Amino acid sequence: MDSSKGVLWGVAAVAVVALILAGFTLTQGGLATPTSVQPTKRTIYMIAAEPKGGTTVDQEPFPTTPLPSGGGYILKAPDDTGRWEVSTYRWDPSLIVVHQGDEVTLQVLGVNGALHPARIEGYNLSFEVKRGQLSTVSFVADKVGTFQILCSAHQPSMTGWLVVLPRQ
Ligand SMILES: [Cu+2]
Repeated sequence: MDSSKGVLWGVAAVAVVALILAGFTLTQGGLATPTSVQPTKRTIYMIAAEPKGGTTVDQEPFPTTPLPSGGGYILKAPDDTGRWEVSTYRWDPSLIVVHQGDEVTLQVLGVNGALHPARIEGYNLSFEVKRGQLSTVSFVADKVGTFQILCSAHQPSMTGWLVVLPRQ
């Protein structure tokens, strides 16, 4: 190999290392940027829902183990035709994750159930969700931690979680 080719290979090697380092730096910066720059406005669309299932006693026997009380679980005994049903009240989504300082708006649609008296513990926020109506809950996520989103009419299953992560 003559000396000019050796220099070219050396330059090429340095360039490759530089590109790898630049790429690594960009990736690290890219991951850190969304949470470190500015508090962000977050709108989260939720529903108050009641997933339901059912069958008939000739297919599956009616369960003999009762479900927890509190209104969140409903087990309907077999009717005249032998059909029985099970359902549960839920927030969907039930896990909300934001960063400290974010301006959060929950838009909660009542799909199932006439009324859901709800609150977010630790944030001193109360609201109601009615079937067919969109309830708006707006707040600044100024407290870091994990907070329950509770419907007092449908426990224990209608419990969601607000997770506020520290901003770095
Ligand atoms: Cu409810």
